[in-house]
Amino acid sequence: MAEKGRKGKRSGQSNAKKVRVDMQKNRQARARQQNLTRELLSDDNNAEDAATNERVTSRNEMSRRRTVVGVESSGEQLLRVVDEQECFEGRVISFIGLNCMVLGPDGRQYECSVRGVLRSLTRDSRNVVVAGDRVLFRQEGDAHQGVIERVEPRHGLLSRGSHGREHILVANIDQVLVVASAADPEFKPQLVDRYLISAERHGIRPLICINKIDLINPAELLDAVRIYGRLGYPVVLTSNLDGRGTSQLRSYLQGRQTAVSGQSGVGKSSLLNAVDPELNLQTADVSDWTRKGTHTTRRARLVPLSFGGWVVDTPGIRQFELWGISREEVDGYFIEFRPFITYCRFPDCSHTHEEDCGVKLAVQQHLISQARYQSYLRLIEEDIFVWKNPARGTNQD
Ligand SMILES: Nc1nc2c(ncn2[C@@H]2O[C@H](COP(=O)(O)OP(=O)(O)OP(=O)(O)O)[C@@H](O)[C@H]2O)c(=O)[nH]1
Ligand SMILES: [Mg+2]
Ligand SMILES: [Zn+2]
Repeated sequence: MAEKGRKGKRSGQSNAKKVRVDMQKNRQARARQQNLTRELLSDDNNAEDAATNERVTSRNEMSRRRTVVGVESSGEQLLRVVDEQECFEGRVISFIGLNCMVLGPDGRQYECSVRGVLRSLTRDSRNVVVAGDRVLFRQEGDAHQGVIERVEPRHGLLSRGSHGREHILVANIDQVLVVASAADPEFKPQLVDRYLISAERHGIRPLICINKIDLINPAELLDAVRIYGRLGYPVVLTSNLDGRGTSQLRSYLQGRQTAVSGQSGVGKSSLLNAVDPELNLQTADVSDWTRKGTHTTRRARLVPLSFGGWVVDTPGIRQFELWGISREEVDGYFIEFRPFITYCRFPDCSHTHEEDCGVKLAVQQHLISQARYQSYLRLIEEDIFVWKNPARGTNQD
């Protein structure tokens, strides 16, 4: 790679300190053994799970403590201090087995392993490196291979709970396009609401797309469009069959960093292909969306748009379990509830059975929509076990 691609030294190194972290042997060696064939066998979730499982085996003999010299902290993340003169800046595009593809400053892609110590520095090894991460990597061996030495602090996340832990789907985005379909599979406003809550929590802008409007009379969606529109969330109705909504969607994506997420089969990849035919993403065959348990898109993938901006096409999800939000604070993420919460008699009002509840009164007076209130109630009811016992997840992917 050209010399000019290397990073210059930075002043932050003076904050370097030592930390003691758990360390397991052989992880790096295993990660390095992975190769491209692994790509065909696993999606990114499975790959990340595999990494975790390997780590857990025979923990007693394998684990030991190790002092890592030169660590600085940035918010919740611990950053490893590396010799930046030796490294290149890159952006993680996707995973291939346990390794990942990194876009280098020269525009070429590098297959990189992850320096073992980085796993020790993150609280959850599932999220060591995720699509969209900005990293420093060292070129090694073959011209197109490298090792990720450091993950830069993340800004703008999409994350959810999965198997009782946080699963970061994408990092460094400024908006999430929540894709639902009008039918096949049926429109699920509760799922959209969960995305909205998560986006509010992480400070990223949510956009809502309801696809496959060719399958219904679009008038059926007027209520939903009105509700979300009033809250200030842009809603685009699209059909990949007749092109409705495509140019509007394009204008929302242009120049932005967007994660595209939603249930499997709603048409996420098809939409992106319609917006930018150069992407040529893999999509399910027509009327093949009902295949249970299979995702056409198998792992998150960051791709540049030919008209400017980046999108991350992600595998479909079945459920979206909230993460890092307590039961007591979830009402504040239904943004239209906020002005009315102050009128509740009890400061810890759950807006369910209590008397003199400002939120319930606002629902009666049609200041808060029934649909959104029902969505809130379902969330409180369904996730009650998770709220009480965050160590125990209920989700299957
Ligand atoms: N009727 C109709 N079908 C569509 C539309 N968009 C996509 N489809 C079909 O929906 C199916 C799923 O499309 P994909 O783009 O693969 O869906 P996805 O959301 O990317 O699915 P995963 O990658 O599994 O998460 C395919 O059979 C598409 O042909 C649309 O606007 N109208
Ligand atoms: Mg897809
Ligand atoms: Zn209340």
